[in-house]
Amino acid sequence: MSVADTAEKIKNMEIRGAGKIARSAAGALSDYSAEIAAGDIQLKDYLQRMHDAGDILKGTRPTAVSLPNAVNIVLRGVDAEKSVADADTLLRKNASEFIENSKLAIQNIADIGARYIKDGDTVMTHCNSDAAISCMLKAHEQGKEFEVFATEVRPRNQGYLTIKTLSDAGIKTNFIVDSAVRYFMKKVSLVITGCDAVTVNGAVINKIGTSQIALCAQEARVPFIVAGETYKFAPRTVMGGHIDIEERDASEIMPAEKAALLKNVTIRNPAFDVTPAEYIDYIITEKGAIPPAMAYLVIREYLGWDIGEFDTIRNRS
Ligand code: RI2
Repeated sequence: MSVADTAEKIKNMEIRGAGKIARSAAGALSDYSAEIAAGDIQLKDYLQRMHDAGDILKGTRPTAVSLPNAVNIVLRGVDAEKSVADADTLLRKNASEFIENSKLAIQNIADIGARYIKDGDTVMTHCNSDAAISCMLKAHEQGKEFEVFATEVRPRNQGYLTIKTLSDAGIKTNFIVDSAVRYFMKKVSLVITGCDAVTVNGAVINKIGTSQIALCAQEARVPFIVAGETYKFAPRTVMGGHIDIEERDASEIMPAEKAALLKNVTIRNPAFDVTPAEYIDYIITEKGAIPPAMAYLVIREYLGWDIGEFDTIRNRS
């Protein structure tokens, strides 16, 4: 798919989920590289166009760190190549490795996460996370008997995708509105969510509503675990950078004609919130379950200092 089409689909959430947007950005950069490298192009122009394409993709949704991390991983080392052919080969190798590794990561997370689910458990989840759902599907495959409470996830209703997947797999699932979380928490033995970003202090940024679920879980002494690949950790936060919380269009909440009748109302639509580390028991990554306080080590060991998120100034003359 072209970079422009991919960017548009990520923006309008036809492609959504932190992992999927990262893989589709990697795929779009790979296709674009193959296309322009096949033409008559100078190395300098090739690099400029690839970085510009990366910037377009990074600019589509601001919160999920998987997206800039994926773009930076795909572009890693490309500026040092001496020919367009070599740069294109490296870029496409980076992209296919990233896509492959990110799929393998989900399988590892599933294996680890499934161990937290026991016979007789009631698991609550929020939004639609491949990483979190993979843990439930794996536990089900292993023959464990448990049921799930899944939230609706206003305003985009990603909860429907979750209950469809769980129901198709044969997992007994309860569908609840977002505001029913505390009411049902006393029946829940474990909460599992995904994540869009993890900061160096172990805070998790995930779909709006996650932090109040974590608060309810803590009040009820219910373990709260997060499933997330290492490329969702945010290197920029080591250097004092912040994660911007995306605020989406008000029309997702109320049709514009209806909103226009309300003269003194501002409709706010933040897509994500921040759950502090103290509400999180474990983050399940493909490298193992870590306490959130270990986020720095994940950034250092698995993303490396050369990922590019530290240094946005590109040195290409
Ligand atoms: P996976 C989603 O964001 C949700 O917040 C979900 O928890 C997170 O991405 C991770 O999803 P959105 O794109 O990568 O629905 O685990 O705004 O699939």
